Amino acid sequence: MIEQYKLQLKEKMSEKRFNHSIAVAKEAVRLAKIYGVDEKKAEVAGILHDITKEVPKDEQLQIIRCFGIIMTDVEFCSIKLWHAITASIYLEKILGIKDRDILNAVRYHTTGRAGMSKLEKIIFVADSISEDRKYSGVEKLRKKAYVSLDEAMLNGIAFTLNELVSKKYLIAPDTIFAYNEIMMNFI
Ligand code: DGI
Ligand code: FE
Ligand code: FE
Repeated sequence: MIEQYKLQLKEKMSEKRFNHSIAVAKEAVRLAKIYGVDEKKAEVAGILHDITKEVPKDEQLQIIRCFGIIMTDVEFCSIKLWHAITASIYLEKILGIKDRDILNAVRYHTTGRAGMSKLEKIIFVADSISEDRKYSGVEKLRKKAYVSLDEAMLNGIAFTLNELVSKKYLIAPDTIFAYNEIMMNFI
C-alpha cells in the first residue's frame, strides 16, 4: 500500500516536494519508535501529508466546496492553509483512508490544534525537522524532538508564530490554541 501511495504522490508533485514527503515519513517513523506510536500510521501520514500542496488553488477551493467544508475567515484568507484541508479530504475520499488519527494528523499538520494526539504532534514536528529542512536552529530542534515531543512541538509552534507575526500574516486560531495548551504544561 505504501508503495502505491508513493507512486500516486510522485505523479502529483515536483521531485523536491516528493523528496520532502519521503523525508517527513522517515522522520515520523523515527519519532513514532521513540514515542510508542504506530509506525505504519506515521509513515502513511508522513508520506501523504502534502499530497495536494501543488494542486492549483482554484482546484483546491473546488475540492473544499465540493465536500461541503466550511472554512473560517482566516483559513479562507490564508491560501497556505488550504493544502492541509484538501489533503485530508483527498486521503479520506479518494484514497479511502478511514483512520481518523491519520486524517487528523494531515488535517492539522500546518496549524496544529488543541488536543493533538501523539501522531498529530509527530507529523507536525517531523515536517519541521525532516532532513531536507535547512534553516538555522533546525539541528537544535531535531535534538529536542528526540527527547521531548511536547517541547519540540512548542518550539515548532513558537517558530511558526514568530515568522507569521514578523511577516504580518494572519494567524489561525488553532495555532494559538495549540501554543497555549502546550505552554500551559511548562508553567
Ligand atoms: O507544506 P510545508 O511547506 O511542508 O509546511 P506547512 O504545511 O507547515 O506549511 C508551512 C507554511 O504555512 C508556512 O509558509 C507558514 C504557513 N502557516 C502555518 N501556520 C499558519 C500559516 N499561515 C498562516 N497564514 N496562518 C497560520 O496560522
Ligand atoms: Fe504542508
Ligand atoms: Fe510538509
